[in-house]
Amino acid sequence: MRKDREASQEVPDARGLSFALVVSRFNDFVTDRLQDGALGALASAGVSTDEVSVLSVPGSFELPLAARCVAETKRFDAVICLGCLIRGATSHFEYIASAVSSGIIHASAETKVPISFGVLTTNSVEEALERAGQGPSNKGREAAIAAIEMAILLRELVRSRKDGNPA
Ligand code: DLZ
Repeated sequence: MRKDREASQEVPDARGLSFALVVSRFNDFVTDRLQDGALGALASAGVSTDEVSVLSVPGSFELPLAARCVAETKRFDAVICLGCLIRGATSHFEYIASAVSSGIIHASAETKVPISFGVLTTNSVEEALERAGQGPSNKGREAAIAAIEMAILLRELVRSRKDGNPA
């Protein structure tokens, strides 16, 4: 029987790490819920509220630039991008979705700061709300957990390099 990856997703211990959330205001009736999911995951991971900053941008299209600028400050161990693109309501849906996803991965690769992709791309409002509900399937929560995992991984790589371990 296939184990439900989402339901089994445990929150790693992220005490001592700091995170920035960059959240789109477009479709805020959804992105507010993604933000709640992400903040809940960070709290469960033991991250202090002093170590979390939330920045707001007009729409998902603005996420990559804001995330890159935040990452360049080097004040955060990871950045979490949250947005919601709804195909039915967005005539240039494909264009924005592709610009946002490639903008985020390039910002992350070029700054070497993990930036997670918590941007919903759905066919309808109903689908978006389903992915932003309370509980383990909230995609904001999933994006926060991915950011935590990557921040821990990079911290370990830096430590192992300092210890002379090539891994
Ligand atoms: C303009 C627009 C449209 C039509 N739809 C969405 C959407 O579904 N989700 C979203 O996050 N943003 C949308 N936007 C706004 C763009 O992301 C962007 O903010 C504007 O084009 C200004 O650059």
